[in-house]
Amino acid sequence: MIDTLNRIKEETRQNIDRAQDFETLTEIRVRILGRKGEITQVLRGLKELDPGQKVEVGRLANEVKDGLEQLIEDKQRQLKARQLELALQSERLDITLPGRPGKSGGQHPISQVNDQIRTIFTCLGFTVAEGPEVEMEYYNFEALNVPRDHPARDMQDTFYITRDMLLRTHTSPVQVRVMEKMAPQLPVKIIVPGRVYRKDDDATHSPMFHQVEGLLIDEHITFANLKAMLMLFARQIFGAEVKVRYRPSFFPFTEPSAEMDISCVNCGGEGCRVCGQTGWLEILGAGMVHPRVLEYGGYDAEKHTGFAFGMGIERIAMLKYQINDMRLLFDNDTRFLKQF
Ligand code: 2U9
Repeated sequence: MIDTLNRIKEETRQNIDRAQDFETLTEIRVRILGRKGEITQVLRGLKELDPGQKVEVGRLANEVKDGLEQLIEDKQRQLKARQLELALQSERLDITLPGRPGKSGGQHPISQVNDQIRTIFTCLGFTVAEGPEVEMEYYNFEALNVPRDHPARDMQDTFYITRDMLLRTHTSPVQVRVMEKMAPQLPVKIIVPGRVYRKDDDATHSPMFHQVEGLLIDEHITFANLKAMLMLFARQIFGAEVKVRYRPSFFPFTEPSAEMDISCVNCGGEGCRVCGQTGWLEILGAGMVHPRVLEYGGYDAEKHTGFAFGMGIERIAMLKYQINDMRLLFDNDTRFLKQF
C-alpha cells in the first residue's frame, strides 16, 4: 500500500504539473481525492491492516492527500494568474494614443460675402430689411414698373405658384413693402439681402441665388451720392486699388440706370481671359429710383428722390475668390468649401 501511495503521489504530481486548464485539475481532484478516488480507496482498505501498519499507512495517506490538495490549489492559482495576464495583454488600452480631432466647420463663402456687404452698408447707416420669398406678382413686378409684356414676367423666366403668386425674382419687392409702411417718413435707408429665384441654370446662373439690394430715399439725393457709396463699397470688398466705371443701362425701376464695372481683379485692367480682354468686370446695377416706383411706394416724386442698386452675391464671391463655376458654391463639397 505504501508503494501504491507513493506511485499515486508521483503520478499525480506530474499530472498536476502538466495540467493546462481548470477542467483537467478538477478531473484529477475527483479521480484521486474524490469520494471514490484512489486515495479514498486506500484509506478504506486501512481497516484490513494490523494496528502498526494502519498508523503508518494512514499517516502517509493523509500526507499524500494534503500534499496533493496543496499542489492542486497552487496550480489553480498559477492558472488564474496566467489567465489574467493573457486577458490584460489582449485587452490592452493604449491611453497614450492621441484622440481623433473633430472636424470643424467654416462659414460658406456666400455667407462670408453676405456678412461683409451687410457690415459695409450698416456702417454707412443702412438698416437691414427682409421679406417673403413667396411674393405677390404685384410687389415683384407691378409696383416696380415692370410692364405686363416684359420678358422677365414670362412663365419661362419666373417660377409661378398661382396666376398672381410667385417666387420672387429679386429682393426689390421688400423695398416696396418697406416704403409702403414708412411713407411719408424719411429717410428710407435700407439694404435687403436674401434668396431669389429664376429659371436659369448654367456655370454662371443658378435657379436660386442671393442678392443684396439697397435703397436710399431722402431729400436732395443725387447720382453723385450713389457713386460715392458704391465706390466706397467696391474698395472695401476688392481693395483700395480697385477702379470703377459706369456704363448707361436700363431697368424698369430706375431712371437713369447704370451698370458699375470694377477693374479686373485678375489682371488689374491689362486685359486677360477673366475679363475677356476688356480690363473690366461688371459687378452691379444701379440708378435713380423711377418716379412711378416712388409713387407706388407712397412718396411724392416731386419732392423726394432716391437711388437704388442691386447685386448678385454669388457673382461677387466668384470674382473675389476667383471661382469659375457657380455650381461649386451649391455642391456642398467640403474639399472646395474649406479653402475659404
Ligand atoms: C426699388 C427701386 C429700385 C434695384 C436695382 C439693379 C439695378 C440690378 C441686378 C444685379 C445683378 C439683379 O442679381 S442681379 O441679376 N440688379 O441691376 N437692381 S437697380 O432697384 C430698385 C429696387 C427697389 C423700390
